[in-house]
Amino acid sequence: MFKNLSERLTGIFDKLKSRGSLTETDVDLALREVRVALLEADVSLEVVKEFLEKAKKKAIGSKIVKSISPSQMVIKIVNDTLKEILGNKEEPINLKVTPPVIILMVGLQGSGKTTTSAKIAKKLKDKDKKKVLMSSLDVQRPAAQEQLATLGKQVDVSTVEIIKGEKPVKIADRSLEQAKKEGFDVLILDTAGRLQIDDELMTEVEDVSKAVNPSEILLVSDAMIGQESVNVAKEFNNKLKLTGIILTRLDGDARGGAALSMRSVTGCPIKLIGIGEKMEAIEVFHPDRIANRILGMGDVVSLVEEASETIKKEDAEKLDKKIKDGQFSLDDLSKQLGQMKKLGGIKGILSKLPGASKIQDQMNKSNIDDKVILKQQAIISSMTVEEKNNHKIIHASRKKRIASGSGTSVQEVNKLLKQYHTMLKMMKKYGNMDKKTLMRQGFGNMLPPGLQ
Ligand SMILES: Nc1nc2c(ncn2[C@@H]2O[C@H](COP(=O)(O)OP(=O)(O)OP(=O)(O)O)[C@@H](O)[C@H]2O)c(=O)[nH]1
Ligand SMILES: [Mg+2]
Repeated sequence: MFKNLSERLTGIFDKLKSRGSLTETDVDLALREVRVALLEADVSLEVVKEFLEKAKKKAIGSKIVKSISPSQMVIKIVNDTLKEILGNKEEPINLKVTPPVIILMVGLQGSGKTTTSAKIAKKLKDKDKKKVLMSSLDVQRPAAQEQLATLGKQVDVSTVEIIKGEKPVKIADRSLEQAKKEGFDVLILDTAGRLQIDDELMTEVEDVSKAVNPSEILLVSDAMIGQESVNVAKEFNNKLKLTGIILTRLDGDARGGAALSMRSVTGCPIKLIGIGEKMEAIEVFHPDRIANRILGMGDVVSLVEEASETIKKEDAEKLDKKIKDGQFSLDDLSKQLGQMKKLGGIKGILSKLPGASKIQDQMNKSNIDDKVILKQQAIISSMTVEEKNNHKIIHASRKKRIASGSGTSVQEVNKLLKQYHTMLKMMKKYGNMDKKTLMRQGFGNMLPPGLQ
């Protein structure tokens, strides 16, 4: 699985590595090759397009960090985009609903529904200590219900008694009744498969779904069938509102395109993967691990992450120095205000400070919100570079211009300048104070009176 794609991508990156520096054209060329590699891996065309758009945006937006090479940066970008396409984070089966949790398994014939039902049951029983009941609604294939019963015995999970001639909706109702009566935490409903999607099959599962209202409708899909599985997923999703996808046979040598396309095309998370015929051969789908497996570049990725961290540290040190030297400009102030916004705004920051509950009370009373920050940033951004670096030149006519440029008033500009001035004075006075306290007191100053 993913072997070819992995090899192709590694090849592309090897070529990049041998270059000293990287131009935009190089990046474009590399991404073009990535495109071919993805298409060859049977990733659907629309997903490839989306992938490239995302990667390009990231490439433009990312600043090249000194200590790493541009090719490493490209690897990191491709890795992050892969992760994003795959869904970023794990999505476990939702067990946080009123029991019994009802899981409906759907999919084409032979995709692995029955086997996966038993695998999930075993996992929920062993790992999550859940009391699980399974029921087969497959009245199409002879001995299908017996197959689930046998698997149930094998993994030591109860199955609902088979009554010959009973229709799927009826079996579902009876199973739910039993699950409730006997205090089961989870009910897994296995359904019949078809060679192709047909109306009869769809109506049957729709009826079951309406009857028992499952909290999970999981599409079991064979990773080996490639592109076609994406269309199947789309159709199932239109009719049934899937809550997740399970990809089976990821232990085979499929090209991997289905795995890469599924999430994007359906918007449904891939929750689990099947990696063999044994009852233990099921895993949570980890987008980052899969991305890593495809690229095989885990080292480079963590290297870039560390380097970016270092840059952040360097920025912080530069700011420290500016404060100590009394060089803290209005531009720096605006940047800090921006950071403040990122950290969750005034309320977010204040809530982390000691004694916050009292302040919060006051804040709620005085109706403060982050508009204060936005206004202050707007005022600063209406200043010229010269003004930002030297506030002393901001006299009456400039103030008027800044006020009208930022949609505020001269009084408000004055207020900001006064606050900034006090902040500067304080920074000079307490230049050697530890930075956190200083910033806290300095910013306290930016808040409206009553909260300082
Ligand atoms: N290698 C491998 N085989 C699997 C995996 N999942 C299921 N299988 C095998 O696929 C075959 C079909 O599995 P079933 O669970 O019967 O499939 P189904 O979807 O219930 O089939 P129908 O009920 O006929 O529609 C079985 O031989 C399973 O052992 C997997 O992840 N890897
Ligand atoms: Mg089956």
